[in-house]
Formats: sequence, C-alpha cells, structure tokens
Amino acid sequence: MSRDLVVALSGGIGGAKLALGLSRIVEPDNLLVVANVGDDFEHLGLHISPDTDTLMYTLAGLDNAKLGWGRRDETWSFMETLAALGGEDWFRLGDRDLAVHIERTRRLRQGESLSGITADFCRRLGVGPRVLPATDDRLRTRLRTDEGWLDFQDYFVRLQCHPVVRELAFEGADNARPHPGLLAALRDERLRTIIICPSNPFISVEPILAVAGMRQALAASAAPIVAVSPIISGRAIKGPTAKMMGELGMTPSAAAVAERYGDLLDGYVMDVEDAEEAAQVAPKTTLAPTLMTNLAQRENLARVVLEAADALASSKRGRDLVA
Ligand code: FO1
Repeated sequence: MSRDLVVALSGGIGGAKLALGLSRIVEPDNLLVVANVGDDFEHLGLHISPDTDTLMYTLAGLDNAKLGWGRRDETWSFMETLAALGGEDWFRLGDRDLAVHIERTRRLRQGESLSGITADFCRRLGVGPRVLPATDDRLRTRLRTDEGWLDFQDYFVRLQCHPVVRELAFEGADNARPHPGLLAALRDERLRTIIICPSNPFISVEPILAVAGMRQALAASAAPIVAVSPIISGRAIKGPTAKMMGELGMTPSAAAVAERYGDLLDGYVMDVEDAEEAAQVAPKTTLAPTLMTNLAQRENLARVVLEAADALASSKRGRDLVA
C-alpha cells in the first residue's frame, strides 16, 4: 500500500503558495488543502470566505499576486459605485470576486454547505486538489486588543492590524465539528503527512486547531506532522505575525512558532537563515530556503517538506511498533 495522501492546513497567501508548490508534485486526488474559516464574515449581506477563496484562486491560477487576495485582472466598478453612494468601502470586493460571494451566499441560503459549494466552485475553475473548509460550522476569529474586542476583519482590514493584540478567541469553535472528509483523511492508512503551511499561527492555523476534536484527530494520526516556519530572521514575509508575537509576549522567531505548536509537531522546516535557532527547536528540524517568490521556490519547498516527512515517517512508525 502506498502512502501518497497529503493533508495541508493553510491560511491565505503564505499557505496558498506552498499549497501551489505541493499541487505541482502531488497527484490532485492525493492533495487535501484545509482552509481556515476564522476570517470568514458577513459583509454587505454576503458570506465572504477569504482563505478558502485565496486557496481556490491560487490553485486555479487566478490569484491576484500583487494584492495577495482576490482575483487577477480584477476591475473595481462595483466598489467605485458603492463608494460614490456613500456605502461601506473599507473592504474591497472586486467585480469578478463579487460573483463568487453572491453565488456562494445564494447557495448557502438554500441550505448547501460551505464545503459543497467550495468543491463545486473548484471543479468549475479547474482546481485539481480538494480545498476543504476546516469546518462547515460557524467559527469566527475575534481579538481582544487595546481598543477592545474586535471582529477579525475589523482588526485586519479596517484597522490595518494597528491595535495591540492581547488575546484571541475563536467564537463557535467549541461547537464546530471538523469536516468529516478531513477526519476520514486523517484516519486513512494512505496518509503520508500532515503539513502545517507557513501561515500565521494565531489567526490562520490556530482557528483550524481550535475546532472541537481537531487537535486530538491530528495527534491520533499515524502520519508525521510537519510545520513550515512563517518567520525568517525574526520577520514575517507578509502580515502581522511578528508584530502579534511581540504583543503576545513572545520573541518573534522561527523557534518560538515551533514552541507554540508544541507536541503537535514531529518535524519543523525552518529557513537556512535561522540555522542557529535549530538547537532550540524540540521537533526534528530541516533547514531550507523558505522564501517563495516564484514557482520553482514553491515547488522546491514542497519537495523538501515531503522528504522531511518521509524521513520522519519511518521513525514514527518504528516508534509505534515498539509502543
Ligand atoms: N484584505 C485587505 O487587506 N483589504 C481588503 O480590502 C480585502 C478585501 C478582500 C476581499 C475578498 C477576500 O477574499 C479577501 C480580502 N482581503 C482583503 C483579504 C482578507 O482580509 C484576508 O482575511 C486576509 O488577507 C488574511 O488572510
């Protein structure tokens, strides 16, 4: 029996880059990308699902690389018209992107699941791998800041991540269930590895881990769990990871992210620039170039992560046999 099924947990832009690299070397049927839904919200009467869409657009080759969200070749007539009418324009919905939100919202209202709609959109857009929201249940990231409790997009987009973060909460997580398709993959004997993409641990990965029973299901899997550091030399490639780490009392470093994931990890891929930190990291480390500015780098990092996982798998299975 071949172990060729790969599960990747991902947020938006950073995770999507690695997911794209993985999609180039893993057969589409063998790649399951699990999307954070903590960023989801209702806006202008529409259900917006940013990380799911970033993954879908990236894997379809339709992503807007400049913005890191939304679609390429976008036009903004709707937004300009809305602004002229005095409407809410702090969260920018492009004309092409808007069609996705409108159609998704219509289908959700008719009782379809977020995962079912996502699967159908992916098929129509030519996405091979499965993109699965971590849960079909409602889960919303909220942040306690020096300006009080904020909904995620108010913090991230409206206030541009300026407020100082004190605490995060994942509303609904206790009553949310991991998607059954993900649970099945985690139990599948063909599972090769679970990859935690180089996404923000607090706002992209932890909302996935917060889904009731998710950590247990991951930990119970026989396959090795390998995370990729989202930090290089104390800085995040994009977004507020390093800023948040400082505000939450951590030193912004690759080692601190590994510590945050704790026992969950079997392996950790960190940037070659952070070689001196490797000794402080408990799981087995692999050093690699983790910056992904082009497709070759994405593919290369995907290959490194899979090789690291394969090396860990033999020792993990060996341990399980002894235990
Ligand atoms: N991020 C922004 O910084 N500004 C925006 O106006 C914005 C609009 C937007 C529209 C659709 C969508 O799917 C994502 C959008 N994002 C925007 C990104 C979004 O806030 C994500 O949650 C973050 O990028 C974190 O992954």
